[in-house]
Amino acid sequence: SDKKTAAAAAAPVQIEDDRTGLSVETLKRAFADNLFYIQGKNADIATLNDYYMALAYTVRDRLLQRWLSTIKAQLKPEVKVVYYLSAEFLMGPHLGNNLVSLGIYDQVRQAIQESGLNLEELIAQEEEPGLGNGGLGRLAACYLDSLAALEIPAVGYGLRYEFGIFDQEIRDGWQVEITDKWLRYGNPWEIARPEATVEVKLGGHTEAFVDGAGRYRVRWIPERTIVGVPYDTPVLGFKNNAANTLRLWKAEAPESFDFQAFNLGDYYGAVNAKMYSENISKVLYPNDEPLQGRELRLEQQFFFVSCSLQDIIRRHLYVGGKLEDLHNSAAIQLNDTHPSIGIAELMRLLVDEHNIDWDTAWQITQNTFAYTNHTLLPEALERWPLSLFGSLLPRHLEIIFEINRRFLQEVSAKFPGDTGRLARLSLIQEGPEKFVRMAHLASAGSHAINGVAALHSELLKRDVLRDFYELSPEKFSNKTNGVTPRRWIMLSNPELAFLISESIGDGWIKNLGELRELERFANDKEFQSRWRQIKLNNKTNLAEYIRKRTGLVVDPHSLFDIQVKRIHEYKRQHLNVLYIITLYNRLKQNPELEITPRTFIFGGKAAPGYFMAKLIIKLINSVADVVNNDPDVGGRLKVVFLPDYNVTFGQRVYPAAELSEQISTAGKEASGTGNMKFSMNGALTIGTLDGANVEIREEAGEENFFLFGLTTEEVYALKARGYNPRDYYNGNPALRQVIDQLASGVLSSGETHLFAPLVDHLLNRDEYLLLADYQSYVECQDRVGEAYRDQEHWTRMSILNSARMGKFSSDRAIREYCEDIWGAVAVDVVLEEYVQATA
Ligand code: CR6
Repeated sequence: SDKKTAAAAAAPVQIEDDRTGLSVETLKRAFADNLFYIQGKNADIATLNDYYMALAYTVRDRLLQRWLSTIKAQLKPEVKVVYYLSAEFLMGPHLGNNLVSLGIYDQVRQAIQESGLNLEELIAQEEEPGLGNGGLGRLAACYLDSLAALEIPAVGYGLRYEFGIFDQEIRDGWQVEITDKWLRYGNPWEIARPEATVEVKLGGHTEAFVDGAGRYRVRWIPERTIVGVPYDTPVLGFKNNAANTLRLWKAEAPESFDFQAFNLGDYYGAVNAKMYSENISKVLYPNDEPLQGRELRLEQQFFFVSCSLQDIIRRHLYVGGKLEDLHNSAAIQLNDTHPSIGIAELMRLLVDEHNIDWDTAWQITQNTFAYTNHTLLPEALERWPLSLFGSLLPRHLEIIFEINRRFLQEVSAKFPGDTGRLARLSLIQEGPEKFVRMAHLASAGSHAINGVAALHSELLKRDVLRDFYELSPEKFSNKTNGVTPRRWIMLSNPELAFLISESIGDGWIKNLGELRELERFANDKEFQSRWRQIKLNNKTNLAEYIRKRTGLVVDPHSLFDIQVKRIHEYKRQHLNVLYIITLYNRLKQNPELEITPRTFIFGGKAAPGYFMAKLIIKLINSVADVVNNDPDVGGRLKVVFLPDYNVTFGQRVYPAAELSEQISTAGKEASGTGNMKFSMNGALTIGTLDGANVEIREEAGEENFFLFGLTTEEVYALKARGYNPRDYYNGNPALRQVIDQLASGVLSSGETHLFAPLVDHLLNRDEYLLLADYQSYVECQDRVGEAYRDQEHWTRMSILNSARMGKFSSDRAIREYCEDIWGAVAVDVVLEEYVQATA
């Protein structure tokens, strides 16, 4: 060791060693340094959070070189960049994921252990950035992961909400919403770039004028101006040199403007104006499949889109591009209609601010934008009242009228005299109250339109966007959703990842199709038993977590039957509950009955204003109270509602699941992505032919999938015939008993009125056809219970499910977007030498 010391003295530590070195020794020293110099603490007074922060900065140091090198490699005129515009990015905690991407999980674990701490505990300290509601926001996060993994130049643009999706607590069985203060202790993963601030105008009016060249122009005189400050988060590629950027905008007041122009001497008023401006990025609207549109929401949408487009144009001009060629260096993807105001905003920027003629501007716009639709629910299609829209965005309304005038002219040329079609296609919905139809704006202004699963894309062409399909069939394609195997297998299910890599090598992490090679182990007794043991370990971990969070004790040897997702009537959590009550009734009638012991686990948030969804949460908890405490049940059934379902909790749940509930009414779920995470981790699916379930079943094989329920066609036909839920109620004694129990109060401590709205809805309307699908669901669930008794066969099905889920990697999805829609290709990133600051 004398030699070592001498060697160290001879080669003095360089500054970059402590900031980039990856040996356990260097990591330990950097960690201790950051605790002292960044957190300002030493071991005597450091909290767990201080340790987390010190580690986060240690890891951040180690990704900056990749990030800056990537930016440099991409800042070239010939490079095409994908800009993913999304109101939501549900990233999940960064620390663990970045360790996986950098390939330093093991060294860091050891360094932390040798520092007397536990890595998993530090990872658990991170407040997850909950900047999304559910599938749509999480999809955006998986896509950023895959874009970086594939070295595709990309920027995610969105809003830096100060408060993300609310934290959920359950009190007396009801959901209570708590503000999500995720920024409370600071966010080590973001870097503010105030020098790249942009201005955004709102309100006011427009004026026509003739410019120096004699051209007719319009200028927008806004009522107020706000500024957007970008906050950047590097998004690492998996074990490569690429790190793309997630750029989120924070709204601020341009103080000078307010102080001088409006609030001379009125300090209070000036501060008030500042608060008003900052409101725009204050809070995420907590509606999945948005139900109501408020003015602030439109302000949010326009704000982040305008900031982003100005940023894109600035970058394009900076590398020497011409605006006429924007589509050669930029592919802008609209994640649903939330950013679709971008179509009108790009037209305004090009025509009004950059003096480009209308036809050229429209060409550029159409060639640059593409639109993904994420819903078939008619009530979720965004439309803005014309009055609201015009008062906030007067110039954009004019532009939309002009787009519409020209667009309808084209339609007339193609379908002469078809006035019905004109009305259906118009960007404006006529009537006593007029609306701007955002899906129409997005469709008209994009060169590509896609759905998110094969069935969904077909239904788009047939129903929701039928007229657009007939007008421009070449715009339409399908891009089935995918999820990243890095977060959803490697990080969340490390034991399974280890077994897989040991058996077939680790190529699957970048090329998920290779999982197919697991098929040859499906009948291997030894492999099966290791597979089962890993599942049991994951179930035991989840059971422990359930005990900590709820006090409930569940048996890890029971069948873990899980439904986690937003609470929504179309997702039919209450159909699941009808089966639980049915099983309960059977046991009450015959306590000796042999049944497969099951633990039903639910998780999910309800939109705060969605009464029926909140009542379903109360229902689950009421049924849990009855079932869990009845001695006749003898612990054979357990019902758990786990509060505050989020990405972090998802990482615990998917690896522990044996049965995945995907039971939406056929034709309602656009795709689903949880369904993919479950089966990758070896759960079997009980599901309808809806969304991506169809393709999951196709891949897994129908013998490895529990199918039930009406098909989309049958749903349409039944509704067309006139659906009467009472027919099913009257014709099915077991169903009648369950519904009567809901109405009678036996499940709600005698409160007969509690579930009346639910019963009333089911018996008189039942929009989502629970009663029609009840019998089929019950029979299918009974088959599941039977199948579980043959553990060998079950394990075989489980292995085959994982083995055949390669298609559902987000890498596959991103490759398809790149080839068919974006025309984007990988750019090699060469790591730049660390550059010392020079005077
Ligand atoms: N709620 C769909 O409902 C789909 C995701 C991502 C949704 C869901 O089936 O998997 O998008 N739609 O494509 C919207 O958010 C509008 C969702 O998450």
